[in-house]
Amino acid sequence: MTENLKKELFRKMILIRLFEERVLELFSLGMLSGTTHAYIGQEANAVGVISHLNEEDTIFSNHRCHGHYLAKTRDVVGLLAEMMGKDIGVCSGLGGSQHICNQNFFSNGIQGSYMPIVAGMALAEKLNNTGAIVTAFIGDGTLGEGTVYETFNLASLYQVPLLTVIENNRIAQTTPITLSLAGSIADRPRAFGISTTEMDTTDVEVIFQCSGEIISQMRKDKKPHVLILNSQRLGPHSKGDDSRPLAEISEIRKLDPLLLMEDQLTVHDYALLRAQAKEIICQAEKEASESEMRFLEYAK
Ligand SMILES: Cc1ncc(C[n+]2csc(CCOP(=O)(O)OP(=O)(O)O)c2C)c(N)n1
Ligand SMILES: [Mg+2]
Repeated sequence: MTENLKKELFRKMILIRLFEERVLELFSLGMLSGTTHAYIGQEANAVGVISHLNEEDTIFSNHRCHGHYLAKTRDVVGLLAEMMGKDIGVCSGLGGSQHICNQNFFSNGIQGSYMPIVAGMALAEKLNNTGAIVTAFIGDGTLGEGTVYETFNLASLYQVPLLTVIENNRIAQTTPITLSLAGSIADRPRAFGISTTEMDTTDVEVIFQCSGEIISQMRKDKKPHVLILNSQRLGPHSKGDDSRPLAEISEIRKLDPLLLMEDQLTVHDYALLRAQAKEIICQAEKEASESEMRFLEYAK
């Protein structure tokens, strides 16, 4: 991997991290309403996978969608303004944190809701011979939804170019995976005959490399694939609602993808990347704050 590419990946990860940290601050200051689910700790997943996707490819995401959206678009103003309910928001302030729709990017807060839809979208890409692939991100908790298996079944039966990325942070809100999941995650898609890869790393370079191989293979054979990324949610589920013991958090902090990243940069480069991301977020916040509310009559 070239130094430039590596920096590009780091740049995106740090933008997502600082964005999410600021979003949590803005909520606590009462400057955002609705809800939010920070992507802190999982940045390497979005950046590693989405950096291989192009304009024609469709991405479907979930309640924890900011990292996926920023990895694809870097549209900090659009996302922040959306969460503020502003006209210049990516969905004119109507979608909020969880319901984004822009440039082949969609997100929905109802777990598993979009899985049958992504199978249909991938089938359309295949029938139209576009060469595009569809990627759906789901969490481990979503493996409790029957739609996931209906989707695996049809995706395999019709052999459609659907990449399902399961971000296994081992927890769903407050329920650890040990209380909700029988057997192994990888055995589930494999039972439907879907090629499945499982990765146990938070290193963006490794995720980038491996997902690149999977995606280029999918572009050739147009078959479904499931990528399981074992990772860590370092922040709360939503806002200030982390029920895990502090000891557990300090243990998983050692796997922070940004720590791995930091180790590979000079002090100067790290400070520069942080400062650049901070500036982008600062400017975006200013622009979003100063713009018009979507529903002025409710804002009074
Ligand atoms: C069908 C449905 N049931 C319950 C919820 C409430 N809910 C929102 S996020 C969440 C946990 C999701 O866990 P997981 O899929 O592991 O994703 P993570 O939050 O860990 O990223 C729950 C239960 C929901 N959004 N949709
Ligand atoms: Mg989870």
